[in-house]
Amino acid sequence: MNLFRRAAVGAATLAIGGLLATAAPSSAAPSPTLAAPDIPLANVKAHLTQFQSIASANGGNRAHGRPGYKASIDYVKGKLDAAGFTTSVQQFTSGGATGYNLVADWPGGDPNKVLMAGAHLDSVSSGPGINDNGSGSAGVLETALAVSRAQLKPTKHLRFAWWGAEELGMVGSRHYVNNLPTTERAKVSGYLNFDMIGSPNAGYFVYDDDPTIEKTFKDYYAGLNVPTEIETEGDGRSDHAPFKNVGIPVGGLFSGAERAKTSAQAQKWGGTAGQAFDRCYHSSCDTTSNINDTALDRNSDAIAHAVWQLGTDTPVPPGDSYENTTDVTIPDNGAAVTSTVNVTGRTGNAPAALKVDVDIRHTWRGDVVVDLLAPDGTAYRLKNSSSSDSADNVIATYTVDASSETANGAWKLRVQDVAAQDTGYINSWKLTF
Ligand code: DTR
Ligand code: CA
Ligand code: ZN
Ligand code: ZN
Repeated sequence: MNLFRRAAVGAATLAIGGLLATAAPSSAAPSPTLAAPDIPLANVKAHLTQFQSIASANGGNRAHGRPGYKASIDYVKGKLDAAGFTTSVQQFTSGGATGYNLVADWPGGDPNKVLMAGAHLDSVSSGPGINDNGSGSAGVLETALAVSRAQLKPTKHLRFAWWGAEELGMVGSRHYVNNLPTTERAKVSGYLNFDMIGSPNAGYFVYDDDPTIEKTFKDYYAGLNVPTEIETEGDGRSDHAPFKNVGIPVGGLFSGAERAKTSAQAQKWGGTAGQAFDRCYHSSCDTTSNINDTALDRNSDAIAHAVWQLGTDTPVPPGDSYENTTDVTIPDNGAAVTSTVNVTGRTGNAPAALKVDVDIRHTWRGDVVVDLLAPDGTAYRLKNSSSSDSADNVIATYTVDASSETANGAWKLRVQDVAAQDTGYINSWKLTF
């Protein structure tokens, strides 16, 4: 008997952080995870035009301590106040000048689960800073305005932020995190950072700090057939760093700065090999003409996708899921291990779309082979090994046609590391009928 069936593996979708859905706040049932709306590029560019005008009217820049920065804060705040956000301006001092963070809360959602998205609003003093970082500021602003237009009711509480004095060393975001009480920090389920998302010779880089957030962005770009790379130069170089330093999951997008695009990157992304992703980085030519519309549009849409997806936990109907959260070490290049969930109290067979949420922490996940074993021993392949998949962790949701299997019984997740070096463990897995 063919004990080995290829699972009808649906596209791996996201287990949002491996978190079980919490009870919806009594005030309002959460809207289901809806697809985010398209973020109109024209709207994002209109904000850039405003930032350009502000710089032109204020000495050519929007730098910390200069009038152009406060004018930028006032512009963004005005848009958010008109859209129904609860805004606050946090002051701090740096280099003898007053700096400002703008924080905008979208009313509603679980106050104990806060999803944040942010961008630094300041430029360097040498130019208007339209790509660095008007682009991130405008993409986050337009996403917030889209939340308002949709009157979104996410499970989580949404908070957006525009930071001051990033160019002086993430001063504004560090001030915010350092002054956030520990109890408030614990409520922040994730911080998404967007610093330079419209570089003229664009690359598509995804932060690889938190696997769940990373997967959210990578899934989005996979849906566009746009290859992405892990962002490798940014550790500590933007406003996600203060959040990461206190243990808050972070992620984000980046289109490149002073480094030159390689020919391999030009092959997959277009643009010019041997040329910097942004030749006007920190220069006076970082104006509205220093923007790649396609990159700005795609990245703005990706921000909205992440806010919509990570902002709403998909409720799992109680009683339909069976989970094992006991860690099981996977021997390096060794024998397979299993983790069992005992399904009882059900009638008939398993469904044609049996949901398998997997959370395996393992460096170089290409080493790992994953199967679902039905109670009668039939194996369904969920994930093959790969000599090229060097990314970490398997946090994914698979769909298996298990309609020929009885529902009740001992279901097992079988995991084997089939290549030397790199190790890991089964963190948890869950069956949902
Ligand atoms: N530090 C940012 C630019 C920057 C350079 N590398 C990265 C990587 C990830 C985010 C941002 C950056 C600035 O000049 O504002
Ligand atoms: Ca768009
Ligand atoms: Zn900069
Ligand atoms: Zn920047």
